[in-house]
Amino acid sequence: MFSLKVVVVLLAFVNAVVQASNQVVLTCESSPSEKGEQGPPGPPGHYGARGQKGDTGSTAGLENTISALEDRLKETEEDIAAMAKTISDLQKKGGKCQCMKVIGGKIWHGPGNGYFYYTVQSGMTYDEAKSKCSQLGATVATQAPKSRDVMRILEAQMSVLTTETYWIGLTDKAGEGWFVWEDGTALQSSQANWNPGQPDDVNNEDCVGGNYIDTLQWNDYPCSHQLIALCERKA
Ligand SMILES: [Ca+2]
Ligand SMILES: [Ca+2]
Repeated sequence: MFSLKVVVVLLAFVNAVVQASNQVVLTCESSPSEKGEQGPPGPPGHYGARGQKGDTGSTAGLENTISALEDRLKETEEDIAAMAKTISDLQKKGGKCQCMKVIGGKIWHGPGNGYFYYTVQSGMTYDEAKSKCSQLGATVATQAPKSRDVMRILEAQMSVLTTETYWIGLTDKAGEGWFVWEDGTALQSSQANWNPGQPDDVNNEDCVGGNYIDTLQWNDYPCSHQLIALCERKA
């Protein structure tokens, strides 16, 4: 058994230890050491886990799009082939394209077929058109209208051919339904560019106009009708 004296000594010792401990703590808080410089950033963390796979989409729409694109590509290839053939043919016929030429102070357009074109832009009968073109050393156009490809080039050069109706050098004056060009050659079926339903010879229509109702196609008109003139002459 501990005596009371021993207990008192022990309590005094414990109290001294606690007080010493408090003094140490107080000493640390009253004079904290200064912080060091911040260290460099740590290395980047690992990539996160791969996400879940998405739902499978429908491929029908994509296949339709691819099919449509293939169709358009095919059409474009065909157009390019046709244009290349036209250019090749024109080069064989007319040599290097000379697209514009000033003749008699007027600008004439050359689609590359060896002829030049000019429009007299006032309303006139077919015979008046022949006369007007003749005054310009030309005839009413016959060579270009024989070819849709050449006319496409000429229409790009002369926008009036897409907005006005103009006489071309083609009539069936010699015999109803027998159309002959001003150069004396007969109209070939491969050259014909009639608007559907034409020629209909309504009221004795024997002369031909291009770009009927803005279709770029032909209609037979009475020769007394008033159209502008598309004149054609050699270079
Ligand atoms: Ca007729
Ligand atoms: Ca007609």
